[in-house]
Amino acid sequence: MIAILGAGSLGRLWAATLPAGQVAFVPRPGQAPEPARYRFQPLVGESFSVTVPWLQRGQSPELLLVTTKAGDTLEALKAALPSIASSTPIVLFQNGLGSQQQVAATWPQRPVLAASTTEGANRPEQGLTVHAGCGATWVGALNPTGQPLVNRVAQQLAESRLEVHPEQDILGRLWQKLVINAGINAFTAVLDCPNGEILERPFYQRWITPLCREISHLLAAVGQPEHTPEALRESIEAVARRTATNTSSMRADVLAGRPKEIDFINGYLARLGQLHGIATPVNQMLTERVQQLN
Ligand code: NAD
Ligand code: KPL
Repeated sequence: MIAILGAGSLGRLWAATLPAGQVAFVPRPGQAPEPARYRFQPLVGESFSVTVPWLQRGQSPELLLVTTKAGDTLEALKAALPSIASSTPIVLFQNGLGSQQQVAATWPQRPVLAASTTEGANRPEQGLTVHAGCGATWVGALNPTGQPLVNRVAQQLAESRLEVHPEQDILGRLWQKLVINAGINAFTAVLDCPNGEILERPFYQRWITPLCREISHLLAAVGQPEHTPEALRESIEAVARRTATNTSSMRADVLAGRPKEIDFINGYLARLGQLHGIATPVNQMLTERVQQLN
């Protein structure tokens, strides 16, 4: 049995694609025991209905996927973990950085892994989950207890028939995604435009190079492969062009009034700057601008 904590878009994508009957959502304390029912629209083919039971007391999952937003993850796990065996691997799917380290530091004895995924899922209407973008998922260990379990967990996730790879340097991969998200998401939210449009906007053009300078210094300070600000800008803009018509996850969260993950993207970089004595005024400014959005 694979348990999924966070029955939102990504959690429902995994629940719909992993073998039926082998998945359960982890309830919030006191949550109603009615199974979750929804329609699932795969990338190709007809939509189908999915029913996922809630994990029952005494049931012991062999794997726990955590698909809450970054800001909810620690509290969600504090409520869920007391009834889950300490040997069960925990796989964190959150975007950005900061929440993963909080979890690994809070439960150092538990096997903690992280996943970085470029799959896309959303819920355009009540009761419908759409697999909106075909991508891949990399999974790797965040602590030594998780290390021996990486291949097994990758195999379990691959039963979904989504593309899954074991990753020895998951932190590096999370950093690569963080850089892209830091250079696109906040701009799309502040400017309220699709990814590709930021490239033409004066606000983006004014701040992207100083932002990339900050990120370049931070990468060097934390021992990640070094990149010039120009190289960072190129990779950010390549993704913005490739996903030109996309609504970024941050803009979508703002538009839907959901919690935003800015504290784990540009906000994380700003906090890291403080820790390492590196000035990060652009990350700080973008964080505040997004926090102020309704
Ligand atoms: P979402 O808001 O759709 O889902 C989060 C779910 O967690 C919600 O259903 C919420 O009710 C639930 N939740 C919150 N607190 C909880 C608690 N204490 N106990 C149980 N459930 C709780 O978000 P999402 O789009 O599924 O994204 C989840 C994470 O995955 C985010 O960090 C996001 O950045 C990352 N991610 C999402 C996608 C995607 O395509 N949706 C892709 C890559 C990464
Ligand atoms: O990951 C993304 C997000 O929206 O969070 C990008 C790469 C910006 C694609 O929309």
